[in-house]
Amino acid sequence: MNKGTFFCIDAHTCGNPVRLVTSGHPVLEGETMGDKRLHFMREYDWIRQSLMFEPRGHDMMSGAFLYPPCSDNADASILFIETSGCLPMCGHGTIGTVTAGLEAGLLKPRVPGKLTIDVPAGQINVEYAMTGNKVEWVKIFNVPAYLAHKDIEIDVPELGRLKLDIAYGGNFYAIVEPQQNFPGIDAWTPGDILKYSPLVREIAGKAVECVHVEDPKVRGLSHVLWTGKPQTPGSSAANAVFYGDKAIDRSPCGTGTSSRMAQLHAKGLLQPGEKFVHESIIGSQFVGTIEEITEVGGITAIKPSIQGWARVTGYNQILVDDDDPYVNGFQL
Ligand code: PYC
Repeated sequence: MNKGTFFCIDAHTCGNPVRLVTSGHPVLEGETMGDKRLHFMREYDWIRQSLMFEPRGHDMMSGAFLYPPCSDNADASILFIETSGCLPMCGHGTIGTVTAGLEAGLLKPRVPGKLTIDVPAGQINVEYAMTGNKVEWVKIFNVPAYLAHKDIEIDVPELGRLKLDIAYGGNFYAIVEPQQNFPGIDAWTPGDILKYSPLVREIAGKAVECVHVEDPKVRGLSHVLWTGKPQTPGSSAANAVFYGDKAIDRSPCGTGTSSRMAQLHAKGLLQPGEKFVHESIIGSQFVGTIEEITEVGGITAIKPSIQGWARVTGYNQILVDDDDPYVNGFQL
């Protein structure tokens, strides 16, 4: 039996895939995208698995559904679907979804060049530029980001002692800078990142509690951000973000860049208005800025912006049929 036919616009943001699903939206219960996300995860996770996992997707696949706005002041809502689950916020996913959605006429901004979007992590503002029917760039004004834990020391099998910070920028990130037992991502292979990241996430996630200071539903250390020397001219810093079971973000990672700017600001190393050009594992760049200093739950936080670009790569009609032994996909 055919469980669903999903029309998708496939795109990538600075190298990382974004599959915007344009049909087959389940009706989701709840007033906010946070509640709708929980309903989707309870009842419709098979859609995410079918469209993100092999053989229809792959380890890095990432996607989104556009929904009508939840708030009176918003233009639309986004539900993120990834191999790793349904992220509360995804920066590269937003840039790709906005690009594909605008170019296909699925997003209808009330004010040209600006959008307000409800996401599970809260509400974000977006600015963009178009030439003809092509979106040139998208800038996200993300949810507040803050340093949650500083100078945590953990022992990682085969690697030894590591010092790291944990920051929130839409997801929780363990941020590891070069030190005695970590030479920097420029001296590591992707295999090293895939080997050590799950250990760091598990050990650091047990060492400290990661719960959002204002929204206890947002919890858990999900991402590891490794830093190193940049290779692309103009970059301020380089990073490689690990998430899910096997994914290394090919983009510079929007929520990761937000977290890193919050960490650098808390250490006195980045000030509002300074440009922070963040480079990915493939050398692509986002431009980050601390727009303002704010406060969440009594903690100093930043209001970050991230600017990047996306390109549409194709149109896809995906069949999900019970006849297929891999109807819900698989992961190795
Ligand atoms: O851009 O925020 C991001 C992101 C999270 C995971 C992969 N990309």
